[in-house]
Amino acid sequence: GRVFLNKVFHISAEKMFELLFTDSSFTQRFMSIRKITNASLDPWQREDSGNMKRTMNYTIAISNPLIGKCSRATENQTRFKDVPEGHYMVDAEVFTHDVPYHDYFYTQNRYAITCSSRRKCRLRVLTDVKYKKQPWGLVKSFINKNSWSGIEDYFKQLESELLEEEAEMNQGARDA
Ligand code: YK8
Repeated sequence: GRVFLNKVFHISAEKMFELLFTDSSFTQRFMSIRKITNASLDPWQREDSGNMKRTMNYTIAISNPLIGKCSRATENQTRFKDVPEGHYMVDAEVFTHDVPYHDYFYTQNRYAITCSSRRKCRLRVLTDVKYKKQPWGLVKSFINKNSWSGIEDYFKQLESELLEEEAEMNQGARDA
């Protein structure tokens, strides 16, 4: 896998979880920046294992002219229960439905939020491109190349939007 985001923010771990994994105004704003539309998300639901699950469906805009302007996608998220108090771990599997070769691969993003103090957390995202069936070598390198660049772009922007959110939050705290 690859790590595209690994950074300490002046945001508590609980707040970071809320920003990224609830229907927060941050999520809504970030989706509109990324031109993610038609988003529907199920609430978190507890499984027998004790882990929590939810599913999101949305349409993503694609800038690659070879592919088409958009694709529907499904994201299955699992929040693991066996983590130390104050830490969060979420696995997100992203399946696209309308891009070429979409039945061959999906993306797995593992988000770890660890608290480093009461007001700080580290957010780390580990990404892997997974194969459901083995494509021809050239196709595989094509999929990898397009996936890594799209994912890198996404997490760069997520990082910069989080930094902006952090600045606003801490500004508000100083004014208060
Ligand atoms: C989530 C990984 C691959 C996919 C895309 C596929 C091209 C295939 C080209 C053929 C378009 C929000 C990506 C980037 C779409 C966006 C996905 C996002 C960013 C010719 C081989 C959507 C995180 C995420 C994970 C995977 C990304 C796709 O929260 O290149």
